[in-house]
Amino acid sequence: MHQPAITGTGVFTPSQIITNDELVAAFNAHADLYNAENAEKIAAGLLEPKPYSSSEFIHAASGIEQRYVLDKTGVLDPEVMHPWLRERDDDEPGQMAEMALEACTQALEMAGKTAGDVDAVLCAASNHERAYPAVAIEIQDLLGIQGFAFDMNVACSSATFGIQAAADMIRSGSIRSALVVNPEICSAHLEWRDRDCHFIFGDVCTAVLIERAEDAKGLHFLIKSTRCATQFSNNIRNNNGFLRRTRKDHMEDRRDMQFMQNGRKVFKEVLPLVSKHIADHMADEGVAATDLKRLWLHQANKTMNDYIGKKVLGRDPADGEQPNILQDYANTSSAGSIIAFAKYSKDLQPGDTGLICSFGAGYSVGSVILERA
Ligand code: CO8
Repeated sequence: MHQPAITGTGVFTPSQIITNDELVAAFNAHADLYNAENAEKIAAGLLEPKPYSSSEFIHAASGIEQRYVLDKTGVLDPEVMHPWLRERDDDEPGQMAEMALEACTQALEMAGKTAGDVDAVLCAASNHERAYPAVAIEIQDLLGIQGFAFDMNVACSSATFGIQAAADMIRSGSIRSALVVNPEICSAHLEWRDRDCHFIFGDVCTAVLIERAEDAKGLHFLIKSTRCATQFSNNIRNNNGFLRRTRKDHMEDRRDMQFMQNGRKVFKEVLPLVSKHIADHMADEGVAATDLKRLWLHQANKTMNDYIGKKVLGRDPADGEQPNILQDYANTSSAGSIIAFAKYSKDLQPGDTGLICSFGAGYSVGSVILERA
């Protein structure tokens, strides 16, 4: 068995930012339009008026202050309320592949490696922009990588499940290295017209290069152990899919074709699931809370992370022990914990242990125990 290690990380961050205040102003203008258009039905008691959103609620409920998006013009237009992304010719790089190229290039540069050193590409994300050919194969082609590539989707846990898949292949010897890349265009499947969730997500792309530890040239983290778990739940769901046009009315503008969640239930059900998952994983690997130097958690909600951090460490995490990036990026699905890892890991000392944990739709939970080499 070979020892896998994360040798490089990359984060592509879109250039456009939407602050909570901008988002709420657009949402409230949209609510005014909606209520005016439906005034008669609302007056007749046939329809509920759309209530306003508020920046104060968003910050208090989630900890989110802003989000990066590929396009803010459409999202902030009260008559549109979704991003506008340019249609591309089939022979030019797709939107996800373009984001992935920058993140992968950063990861390769950090590791001091080139495309020739990579054997596989796993594009692991919450949604893929087309059914086929796989986005991963397009990324492989654009980077000039030999070997193979495939797409994966485990919603918010796509990245950690991808890391486990790549690490297992490296352990067994079927490959020497892999790029696991997570282009998350959450803005395109978020329902920006629903105040319960319109503030939750942002766009980003992360990448990690995983190699045999013996091939590492610089700073790297040994992947000591990975653990994945799933448990079916409809509390986070999106009904869009290739059967859409086979069903009556499904081509209409339907709420269930975008992200839907029962946030309260998710909050209550996922917290014990994740706390137990991490505790069991650490116990089985002989890692005590006092051994953990850093927790890189999924970035959905600050209160959730505070709770999990306290549960895992048995005390309130000290400054920097459990870094959050959600205040700047919002929830970026599978990429969140990897952004936290990429930005807040280089100061760890050789021998230090840290843990990445993702959780979300499915439900799905993935944890990765790392040791700074
Ligand atoms: N402004 C003002 N008031 C609001 C707003 C708003 N924007 N939204 C809701 N309210 C109101 C509600 O109507 C409610 O009013 P009332 O009490 O009168 O009914 C009140 O505020 C409280 O609402 P909630 O109970 O919903 O508020 P919470 O405190 O529960 O906070 C959260 C809502 C932030 C959503 C919280 O429940 C949460 O974070 N839950 C966990 C969510 C989570 O982790 N989800 C994971 C999803 S990510 C994932 O799995 C990836 C999926 C794939 C990616 C999809 C990309 C698009």
